[in-house]
Amino acid sequence: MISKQFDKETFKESVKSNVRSLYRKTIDEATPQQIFQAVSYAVKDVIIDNWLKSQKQFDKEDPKIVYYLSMEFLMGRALGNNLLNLTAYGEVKEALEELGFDLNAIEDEEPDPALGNGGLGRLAACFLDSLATLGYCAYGCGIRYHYGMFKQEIKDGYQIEVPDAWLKDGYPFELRRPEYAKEVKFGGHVRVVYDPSTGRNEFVQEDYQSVRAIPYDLPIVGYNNQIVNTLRIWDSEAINDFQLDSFDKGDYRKAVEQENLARNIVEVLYPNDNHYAGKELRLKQQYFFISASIQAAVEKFKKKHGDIHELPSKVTFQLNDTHPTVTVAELMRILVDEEKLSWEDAWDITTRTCAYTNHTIMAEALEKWPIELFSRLLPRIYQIVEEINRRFLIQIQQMYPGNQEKIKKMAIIYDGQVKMAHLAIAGSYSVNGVARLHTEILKNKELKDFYEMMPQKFNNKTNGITQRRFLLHGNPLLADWVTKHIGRDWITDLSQISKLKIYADDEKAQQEFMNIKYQNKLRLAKYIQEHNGIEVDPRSIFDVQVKRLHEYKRQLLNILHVMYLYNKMKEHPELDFYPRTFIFGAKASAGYHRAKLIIKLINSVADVVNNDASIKGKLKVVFIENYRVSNAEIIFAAADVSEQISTASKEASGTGNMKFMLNGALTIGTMDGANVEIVEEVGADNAFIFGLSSDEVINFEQNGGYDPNFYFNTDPDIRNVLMQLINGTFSPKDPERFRDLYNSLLNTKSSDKPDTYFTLADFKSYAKAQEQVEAAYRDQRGWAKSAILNTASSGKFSSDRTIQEYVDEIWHLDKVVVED
Ligand code: F58
Repeated sequence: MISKQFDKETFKESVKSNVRSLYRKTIDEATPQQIFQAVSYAVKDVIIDNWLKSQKQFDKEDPKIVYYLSMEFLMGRALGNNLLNLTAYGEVKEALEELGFDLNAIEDEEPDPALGNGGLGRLAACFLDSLATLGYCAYGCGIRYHYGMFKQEIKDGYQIEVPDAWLKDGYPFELRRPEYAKEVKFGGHVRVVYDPSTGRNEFVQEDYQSVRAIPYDLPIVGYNNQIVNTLRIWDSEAINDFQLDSFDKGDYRKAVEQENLARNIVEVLYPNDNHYAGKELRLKQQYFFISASIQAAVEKFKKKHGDIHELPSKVTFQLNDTHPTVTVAELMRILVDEEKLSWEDAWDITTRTCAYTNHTIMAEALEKWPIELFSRLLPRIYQIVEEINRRFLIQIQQMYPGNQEKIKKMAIIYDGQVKMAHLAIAGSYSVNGVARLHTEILKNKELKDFYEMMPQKFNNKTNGITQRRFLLHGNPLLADWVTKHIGRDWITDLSQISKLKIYADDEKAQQEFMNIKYQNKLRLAKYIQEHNGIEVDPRSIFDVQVKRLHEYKRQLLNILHVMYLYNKMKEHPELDFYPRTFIFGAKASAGYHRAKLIIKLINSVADVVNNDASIKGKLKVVFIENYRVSNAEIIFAAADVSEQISTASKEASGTGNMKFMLNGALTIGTMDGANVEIVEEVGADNAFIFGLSSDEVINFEQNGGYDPNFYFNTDPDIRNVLMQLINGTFSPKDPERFRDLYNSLLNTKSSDKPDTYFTLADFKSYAKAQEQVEAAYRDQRGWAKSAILNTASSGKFSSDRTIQEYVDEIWHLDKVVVED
């Protein structure tokens, strides 16, 4: 038995007894969902022992704690992952088989807790896995959205959003902790009262509305180390339950309002990716979970430590993008108003406790709140931000006397708006980007003024992913193969995977590797058949682009290229095309019309291409509905080609690129985000790089000179493909359907700016790189070698490496060992 705490017979009994006590049924009568619940409760039982042990050990050793504050945690399913990290997967699988159940089928009963949009939320989930596995004490703090990321259905080629009621059957891994509830206040006004006994002004918030924040704890199981950390997500409840006598007191209206506030706050996740929605409810969500989390963290600290000045040596608040930036002001409020510290003392503590990660340079993602809204909703917090701003401007003036430009560019409050990134930078001791190129762009362009003023704060932490979910769980065949060749150490030390390099030229290893890829392609083909009703050829090249739908990620470039290939096949049936399956998966934000039109275009091209007998099935296009963590695991394992084709400089890092690489796919991509470091690790010979560099893109942006019409007028292939957007080739009933996409690429009528993603500038070099892909794939041995080298070179991209860098350079946490 590998697992220390696990006993098969006890486990079986526990499942049976759970079915009995939860549902008054025997296991033969229970539904699959009920079996999932019963199994999960049995697993939670095992976890709880370790959870208690870990908390005891933390109590004893009093290590420094990082609070990872994030609006999003895209966890994916917990059951399988928890079993793997408990090293009990095999035994539980056996136990369940003996009871007549298939663990994989039971895993499929779990809803995907989708409390995040995309890369940023999934990064937070990978980080929690690594923190627990490396033995650091960490809390994830977030929101218990009742509805996570919407479910995507495709109807007639269009995206339809369906609510995701992930809590409807109850979620077995969570633990409600009402004893740690906190009150969070909104609105009203601040009365200033002078206290002669202390000589200080006191700030009293009055006439406010408040909600009760109730924490739900989810266990984060470390790999084979008995450590269990906590993801704490906050739900909201009304403070005063509906009271009849409210009529008499005259505060009936307030009672109803407070109840509505509580009900609305955690209802739904905003489904935006790299786009800021300046909605009042969003700011309420931000302050809600931050106030509750910071109150709880300070309270926990004070239970153990007498002197609040020691906070920075015991706690770091890591801000996952600007969304949790009210932390800076909330901590100041607690230190000044409640702990009665001087402003200077409080500011010193705050700026040694907060640290900020930037995830984007896209202007439309920068959070700015109108003063009117911010001060109305958070009157005391606004006063504090004003004072932070006043002092920050003095500092700027001291450094750059008389320089009004600097004030204009760097002020926290300017032009009627509160700029959250500026507050985050001023209030943090560390500002990091998420890939080397991204951090350089922050330092030299986007945040140049801040970098010049405080260079010591800036640093890079290239993103990573957890190999435990994206190889060990998602690709068991390859995981076993890796273990057979180099042992199990890669599971907790991915740098070991470089030991596979010696097999890159080995014919037997190559065959085995390609055979595993083939098995995984069969698995995906089956999924596609079941979910899309499309038959794909597992011997064709699986060319995959899965990520959120956004113009800068350029799914449009990919599908335009498919159209170009299709035209070529029709024109030259005599040419020898290697069969290819282009696979897409992407959710578009509900209000992002152009992104939704791109989904429709992909599906329209798919309809035509997949049903054209004349091309003999050599080209297939598949749009996988409802791309999410659970099907991502199957998709990465089956990919031959990884599409990472964003406009250079726009993708801060990307993390899907790393998941593909780990699973042995070759990248076709631009020199953007972490692609740069991927190519550096694997070598340019084992990837297909094309397109404008980030310097060239930035030059176009600053100096102009991009003329899409040049490409349209001089390149007949491009012209042909573009004309097909408006001549009904893919929309015979409505030839005008894709006019907006045509305009967006060519700068005519509806858009007055040339395409800011420079799609046509990169089209030809992309097509050329795709020709190289095809040629390379024909050489099966050469391809196998490159694929093995991709897996073998992915060591750097483990989130364990990323987290160790955060620990060494930003957080300075202490490692904890849980003894038996
Ligand atoms: C992503 N950002 C970056 N934002 O685009 C990606 O390059 C990076 O790898 C990843 O973060 C992790 O660092 C991202 O996912 C969001 O989804 C935000 C959600 C809330 C609204 C604004 C965008």
